[in-house]
Amino acid sequence: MRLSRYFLPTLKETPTEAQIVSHRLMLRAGMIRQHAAGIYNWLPLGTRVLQNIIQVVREEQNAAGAQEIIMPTIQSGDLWKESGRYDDYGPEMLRIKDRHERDMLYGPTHEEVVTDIFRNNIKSYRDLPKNLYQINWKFRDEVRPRFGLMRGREFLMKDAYSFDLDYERSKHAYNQMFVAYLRTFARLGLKAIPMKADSGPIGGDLSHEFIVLADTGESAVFCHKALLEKPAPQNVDYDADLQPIIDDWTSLYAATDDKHDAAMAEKLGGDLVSARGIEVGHIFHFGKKYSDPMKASVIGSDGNPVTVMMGSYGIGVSRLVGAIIEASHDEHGIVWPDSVAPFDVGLINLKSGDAACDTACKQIYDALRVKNRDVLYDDRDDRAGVKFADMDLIGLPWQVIVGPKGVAKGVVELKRRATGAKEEMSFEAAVAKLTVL
Ligand code: 5CA
Repeated sequence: MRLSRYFLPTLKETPTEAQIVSHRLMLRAGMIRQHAAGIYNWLPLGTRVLQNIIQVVREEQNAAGAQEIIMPTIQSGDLWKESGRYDDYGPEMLRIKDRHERDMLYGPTHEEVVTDIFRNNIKSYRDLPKNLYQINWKFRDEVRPRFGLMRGREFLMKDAYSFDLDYERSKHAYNQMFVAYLRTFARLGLKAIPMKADSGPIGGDLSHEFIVLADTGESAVFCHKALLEKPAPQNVDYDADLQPIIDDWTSLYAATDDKHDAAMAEKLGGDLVSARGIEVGHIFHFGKKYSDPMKASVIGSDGNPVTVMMGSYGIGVSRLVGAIIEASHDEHGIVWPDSVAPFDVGLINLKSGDAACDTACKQIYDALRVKNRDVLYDDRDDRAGVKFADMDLIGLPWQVIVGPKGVAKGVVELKRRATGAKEEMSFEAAVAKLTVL
């Protein structure tokens, strides 16, 4: 993509309305623009990052055996009256009346809709287990939407829902999602720590939040420092017993503020990390909370109906964009992890219009494109300083810097955004290095 044609409205000034660094950088890097309080437009650069995160989330959900569906954003209120949540949910639910005066709502979550799909279509114990997920927009009319995408009113969530015959099997479904979450956040370049949680309006008796440590996090958190070093599980067989992995992760101390145990903190001494955190995922096991009132059952092996056991599993996909920036930036801008970067390489032409520089850039651009690298080519007729600043701001992992002096010698500069390390090399060597990433 040529930057001269790309819609990338970067800002030099720091927007005053943004209180935290991720919100400021997303506005400055031309990723998002506010439409109304807590509601955002996603511009091309932001959209690319969001799509990359979606892809990682999707791959890990599929690997864990979940199946993707799409449910409506506008729901019928009738299902919520059946589950009992229509009155309970409160003013966070955006209620709408259609032209026939029917109660509708913009979904804040989808337990009712998915339970309705299940009960209408799945009849036998032989069809279990099932785990259905979607990646879709939610609306919660938060009193104080703030921090950009962190606490929006409209936000993108991955929400999965599991259905099983008994507690043991539904605990296995919960464990599958637990492990998938560890893997997902690690692939996104994040250290997310599972912490025992309350289940709030979703309900249930077993629940974990996944929390990324960042100074701007909304909640205070405490954990054993060994959790920060723990690598995510590799080569997982999701059919095998996953309980040992869960036990391994939950045996080390980790707690949100409300559950923090002072005596425990004392015992851990220097091993205790106290920090602030951002909740990027939340999983719930709630048994029959919805399947009971909504009569979601299957015929068991003995011919009698069995009410199914359920869990639900959320990831804040749009919030993750902010959380990744909070965890990975410097004074010059964003530093994208390779897995979510909007482009792999930024190609900077220091003298657009100069025949030798233009030819060298075109050659490098084409060579990288052939190798399937996404390249953003800064071909603008602008000062070098502006180009360097913009490229650092938008945080692509690699920069190839092409200037007249280097081109005369047949070399370019390759810069790693994360470290700032620069290396001079031939065009071919630069292309080769960027191809084997
Ligand atoms: N139905 C369950 C799980 S599918 C559920 O709704 N869980 S939740 O309420 O915990 O939300 C799941 C995730 O969505 C949270 O962990 C958080 O990362 C994200 N999230 C929740 N509210 C917001 C919000 N207002 N803005 C951005 N992300 C949010």
